[in-house]
Amino acid sequence: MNLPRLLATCALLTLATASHATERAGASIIDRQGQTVGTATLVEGPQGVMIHLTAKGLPPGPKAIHIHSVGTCDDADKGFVASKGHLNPDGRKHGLMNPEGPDAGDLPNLFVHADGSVEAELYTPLTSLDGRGGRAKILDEDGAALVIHENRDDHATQPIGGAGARVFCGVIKGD
Ligand SMILES: [Cu+2]
Repeated sequence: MNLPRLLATCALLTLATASHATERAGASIIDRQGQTVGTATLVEGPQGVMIHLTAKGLPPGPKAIHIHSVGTCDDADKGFVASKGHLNPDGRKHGLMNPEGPDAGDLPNLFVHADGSVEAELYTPLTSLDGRGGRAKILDEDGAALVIHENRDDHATQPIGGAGARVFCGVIKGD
């Protein structure tokens, strides 16, 4: 393919992506001091979103991770409360194991190694980056954030499964 034709193809692909679908997104994860500790990538699948997360310097052990409903991590010093509650357009109860759940922001726990590192692949069939398939839209007008809590999520109790304080946060941004 010659260069002008390649550029034209790229321009068309860019146009198509901008006007229709979001296939990928990313999040830079910060701590309560505002320091970057890791990254997450989110990829749209046929029936849900695949999340790949790597981070270092976390306290070891199980940690809840959720998709919160507002895309801001600006209030690190206040504990990331500005990211609000979970992405939950259908008003479901919290908890992957709750009969009245789950809400759309629910995810399985992370398990951080003794050296503070974690790498995880998480899948949610409840969400979509751009809202396709009637799934909860992650990149809506006010965006969304990935939030990691200090404790494990018991996947049942309200409001957040006993997960405790919010200690890490990453604004989800479409590519
Ligand atoms: Cu949470």
